[in-house]
Amino acid sequence: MAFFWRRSQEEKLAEKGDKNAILRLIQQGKKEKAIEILERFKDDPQLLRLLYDLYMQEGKYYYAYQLIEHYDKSLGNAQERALIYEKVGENQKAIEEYLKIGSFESLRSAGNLLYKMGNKEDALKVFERAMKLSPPYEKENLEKVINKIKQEMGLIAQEKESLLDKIRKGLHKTKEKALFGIILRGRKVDDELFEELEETLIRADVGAKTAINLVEELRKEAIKRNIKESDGLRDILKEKFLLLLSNCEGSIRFNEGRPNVYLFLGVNGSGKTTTIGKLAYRFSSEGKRVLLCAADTFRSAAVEQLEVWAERSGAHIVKGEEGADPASVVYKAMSQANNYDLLLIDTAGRLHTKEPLIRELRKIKSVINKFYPEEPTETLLVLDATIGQNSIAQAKVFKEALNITGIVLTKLDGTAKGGAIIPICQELKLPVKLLGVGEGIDDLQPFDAKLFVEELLSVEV
Ligand SMILES: Nc1nc2c(ncn2[C@@H]2O[C@H](COP(=O)(O)OP(=O)(O)OP(=O)(O)O)[C@@H](O)[C@H]2O)c(=O)[nH]1
Ligand SMILES: [Mg+2]
Repeated sequence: MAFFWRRSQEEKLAEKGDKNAILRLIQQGKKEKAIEILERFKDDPQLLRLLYDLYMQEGKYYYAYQLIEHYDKSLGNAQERALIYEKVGENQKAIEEYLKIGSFESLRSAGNLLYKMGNKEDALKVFERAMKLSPPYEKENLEKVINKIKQEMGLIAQEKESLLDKIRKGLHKTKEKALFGIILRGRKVDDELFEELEETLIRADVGAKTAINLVEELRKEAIKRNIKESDGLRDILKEKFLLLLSNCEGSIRFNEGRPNVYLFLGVNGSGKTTTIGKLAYRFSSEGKRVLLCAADTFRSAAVEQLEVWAERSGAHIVKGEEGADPASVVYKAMSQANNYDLLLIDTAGRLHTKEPLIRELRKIKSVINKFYPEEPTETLLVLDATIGQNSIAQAKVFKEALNITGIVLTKLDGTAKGGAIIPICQELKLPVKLLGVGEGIDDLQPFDAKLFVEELLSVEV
């Protein structure tokens, strides 16, 4: 009896605006009742604050907003006010509050709102401020956002995006299978994670030895740096990958003002002719005079295939009869070379036996040297990424024959073995100069190790 009496007394007190009695109502879970009472005492600053807190707890942002607007602009803290403004669609006010707070999170929220409102210029400024405060694991995503806006505003060339798009296309299949990005996100660092990571590395074809070593190093670093979440491993793995690829980057050499001869080698089907077509297109579009040499006389279709590429790229072509001595076709091309900036020589990839091919290639080289002792500027070995590490053995045969200056890794878009680039470059001790990422005329790009690793380990598939 006494209990009920007390309760009704309490409610009466609450009804009269007694703060303690209202607080007890709230403690008892009677929030609706408390709100109903507090609504009548909004002129009392203490009760107004209590009402505001209740609205926030209940997610009633619009009501909280009304209190701020009509009673007290300083209710709550800046973080809450920004959230309220955002929820009720007062974007400009939300942005002001977020900017006042100035933390990474709030700047990012302000940037997002500015972008949503179409104010890209200010969004960019704010995102760039956020970048300076960004924790390491957020940097990658923020950078993507910044680049996207810059491209939309025409501040950076579209090429940058298309380069990224192309590497994305090239690594799509590897990432679908390997999922580094997903493993390295929000997982606990434990034995299971390391085992999965090792399997993933092996699946991406980085080679068993490298996979085991990498995971071992990651384990040590995780202990040393006391890393408990897998996100923390991403940057370390990036560093390790980049270290492994540090001598693997190389760019195509080109000397202005004199003919440059590029000789292409590789087994049949590796992508020599296609790569020549793409390169011819690239150089022609830059205004260079390009001559193609169809020294693959093994197969009748080979010459026709190169002719198609010559037509598409606007290059000229020198060809011989089917079955002609390839060196004689090269001779013909070399005698015209000084009218051109670039001569691209396509060779046959047949490997019936090792000796004849090597002899033939050496003969071609000596013909080139009769005209220009310092050429070829580039002797490029074309390897098919779909066979992954297995291409290393065949590459060694070509390495014995000639002094190779770089690798072109083709069909990256068609394989999940993108990680093979690491053992290929390390074992052969040759730089990767170009990547083939599709059959299109524009699907060739320089190898940028940083971009490659960033994309390989990024979260999006
Ligand atoms: N998806 C994809 N396909 C490619 C790429 N490069 C070449 N190919 C395809 O691979 C096949 C073989 O390419 P070719 O350029 O004819 O190879 P090749 O080394 O000249 O071969 P041979 O002339 O027989 O010695 C063709 O169907 C090309 O379209 C690439 O980067 N991506
Ligand atoms: Mg060919």
